[in-house]
Amino acid sequence: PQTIYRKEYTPPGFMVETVELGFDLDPQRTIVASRLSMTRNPESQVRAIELHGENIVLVALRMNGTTLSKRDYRLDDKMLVIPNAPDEVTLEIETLTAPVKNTTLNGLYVSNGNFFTQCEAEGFRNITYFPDRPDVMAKYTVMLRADKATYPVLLSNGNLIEEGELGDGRHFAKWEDPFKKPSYLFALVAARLVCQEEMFKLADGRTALLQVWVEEGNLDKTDYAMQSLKNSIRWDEERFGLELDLDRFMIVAVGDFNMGAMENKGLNIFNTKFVLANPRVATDIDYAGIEAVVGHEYFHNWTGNRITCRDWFQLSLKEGLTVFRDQEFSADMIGTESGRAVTRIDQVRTLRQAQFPEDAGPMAHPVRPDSFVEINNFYTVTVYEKGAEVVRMYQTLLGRERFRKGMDLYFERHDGQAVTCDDFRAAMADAGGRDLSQFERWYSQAGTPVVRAEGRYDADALTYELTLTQRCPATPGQEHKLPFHIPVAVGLLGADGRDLHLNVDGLDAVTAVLELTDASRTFRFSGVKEAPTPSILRDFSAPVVLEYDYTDTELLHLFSHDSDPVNRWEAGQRLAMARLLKLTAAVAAGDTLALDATFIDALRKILADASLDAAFREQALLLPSESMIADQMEVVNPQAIHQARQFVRRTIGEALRVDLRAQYEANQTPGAYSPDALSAGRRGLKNLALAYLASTSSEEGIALAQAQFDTAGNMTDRVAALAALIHAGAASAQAALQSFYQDFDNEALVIDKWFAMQASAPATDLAAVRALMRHAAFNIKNPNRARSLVFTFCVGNASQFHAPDGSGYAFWAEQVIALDSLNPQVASRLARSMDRWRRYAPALQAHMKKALQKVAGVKKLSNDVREVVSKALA
Ligand code: B3K
Ligand code: ZN
Repeated sequence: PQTIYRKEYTPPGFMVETVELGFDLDPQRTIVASRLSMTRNPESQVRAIELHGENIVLVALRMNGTTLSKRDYRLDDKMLVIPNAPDEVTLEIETLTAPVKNTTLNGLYVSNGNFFTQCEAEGFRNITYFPDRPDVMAKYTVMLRADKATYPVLLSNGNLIEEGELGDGRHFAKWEDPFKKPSYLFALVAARLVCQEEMFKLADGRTALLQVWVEEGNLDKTDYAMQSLKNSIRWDEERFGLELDLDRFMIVAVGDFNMGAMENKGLNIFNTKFVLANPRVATDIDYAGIEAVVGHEYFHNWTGNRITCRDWFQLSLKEGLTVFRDQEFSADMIGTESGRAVTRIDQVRTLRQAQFPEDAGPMAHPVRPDSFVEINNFYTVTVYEKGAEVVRMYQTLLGRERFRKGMDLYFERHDGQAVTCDDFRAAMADAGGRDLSQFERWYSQAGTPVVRAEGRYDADALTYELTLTQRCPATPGQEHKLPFHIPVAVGLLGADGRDLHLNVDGLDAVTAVLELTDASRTFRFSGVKEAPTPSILRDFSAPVVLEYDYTDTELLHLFSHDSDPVNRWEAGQRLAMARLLKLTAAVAAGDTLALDATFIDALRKILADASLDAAFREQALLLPSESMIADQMEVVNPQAIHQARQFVRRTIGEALRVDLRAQYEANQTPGAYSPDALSAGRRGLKNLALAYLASTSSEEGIALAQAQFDTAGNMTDRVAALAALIHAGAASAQAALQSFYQDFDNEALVIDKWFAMQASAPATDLAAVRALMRHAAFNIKNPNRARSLVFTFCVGNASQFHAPDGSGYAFWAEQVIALDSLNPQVASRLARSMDRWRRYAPALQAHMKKALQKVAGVKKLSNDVREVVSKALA
């Protein structure tokens, strides 16, 4: 496979002004007629017309009215090239595809008998020949023709301009998108669906038609998506002054989808998981996911669609920015400072759980990658979540007001264009009046920077000196790194736990944003009247690892008092992590295990502190995950980690039994279910208490879980109870699983939960997974289902997956290979789960290597999986 380099970017030889598409939709034989009006691009050296096309059959090709013969063009399985073309060209192309045979869910495909498309990043070339690159932006008109009884609903981007009958049972709909767009934003839907719709008033007085389209039985699960869409529109008007630019905005849910959702202009297509919800089937986490993803896709309309990427290396230009926007949206929807902090803690958790490991593994890449084999492999936590952190740092460095000015300037300069991350940075620098040239390294250097902090208090001079030193580990292709521009937010706590007033660089506040730009720098705070406890990297002001040799006393002080909730939580995580690592070593050495009372008492205090939000207390009591512990170890021992963490859970469950029970009772949410953050937080804390109580397998814990399972009025409480029963190894767990299945066998998304809960249970071994794969409801072709069972086992059940005999890895190889022949994008995601194989003990490594080589040895492997396994083995 061929590697593509960012530095090789060249502008396209021809631009496309207008695209007229005609679809005669048939699952076996869809005919696509395309008419492109193209003009030579004076800025390009490329003379030929270059069109991408894959897995389609060329039926006819005319240029300016004349049919081209085989001598006039070159055609292979990837490109159609017309070497000699005049400056103004009308191309007419007819192609043929078989959507029903398309198992990749990329391009035009069939799901449950309905037609859908997915074109980002390079799916459009599976529909018709086209310069399928984001810097070619054109206006589209789309004519859809299909059987009316089977496909009563025909949708595409923009506005519906005509519809009618065709005779012999077929009908048509014609759509026109008034905005120029790249081909990856094209979409169509031809389906039997119903919708919830509403006219919504926009800030400028116009009204827009909003629709949420789903299969017939799901109309009772569309309220929250609709509400979230309206909230998103409002929020973007208020926070960024951005309005909906169409008369109509549609969301369509589909059960077979490779990722979360897609921001096609005016016609967002969503995984059902991020649309369908009612209290009976969806959990608080599902509700929060719907709000975030509906927001995310809607916000793309400006950050992604109106202004798009010049090339795919710039992906974070739209993704990092749009994740930042959806994060801010979710935080603003909660409204309170403490609620905002909990969303921030969640973001930090995601980074540590997924992005830091990526940055430290064989697929490490900068936020703006320099090369790739398969672009679909670069829709990563680095591009998305680290990219969002980079955007957040602009806001931290510039302040909210000037950040907003930077956004305004970005839209003013680039609306309607395909641009680069440098253009965004320039807008921020110009509007903010700051030199952000060093900041560019956040885009170009991979790896997680480590900031080492050392403090020195001088009681005579009343000064506190904080020395910050940065380094960044080597990553593939980047041996040496240059210093980053790192905003480090710092506060100092006095002995009474209150923030001291800070005097540094002329500032007077309780939190100072120190800017570390050199390899090392010492910052001096003056007028410090007592030896402080430093609270460093408040609100997680930069995506770095902070090293500071905190004593337990200092951490306990921060855990009880830090006014910054993120660092308060962080202190607890540090206390927990230190213990988990020690205990893991003790398990491996066969030593007796013990957990100190100081730590338990600190947890007890937080747990009972009613002045804190329930959601925060839940976060504070949640232990670092097994994979986060693994990340801290030189040589990972999954079974020892699991046992150590289970020991801590049980010990807490026993020691805090009374307190947990009290919180369990105090945080009940009687009355009608509401997904709001306050209620969700209470349920979260209550269900965490339940999990701890059940983790001891005590009669009390199990009875409590059983009772909750039997009487739960919503899915959040029901799955929490079921999970508690399963994890406790309760005798009644099997019966509960069965009744759960029977109650929800019509609800695909709930059955996904049913598979996932079992796949992640520590008692579920490979044999049990194989048995579940033989269950009638299992279907590897459906990505949600494959993820719920196969992925969850490989990624979320470490102690079983890493069985010493290597059977888990052999299973992994087998599944990657099976999936790859159906759906390379999904297969490649699973392939990533072996990234960190070099961090395990030699015996495990040998098995893992064998599994990787087995996959690499497959001749007909997709580029997607090939890239991942070869980088892992390199
Ligand atoms: N832009 C899409 C992701 C497309 C993934 C292609 N493999 C969804 C999103 O980020 O909003
Ligand atoms: Zn996105």
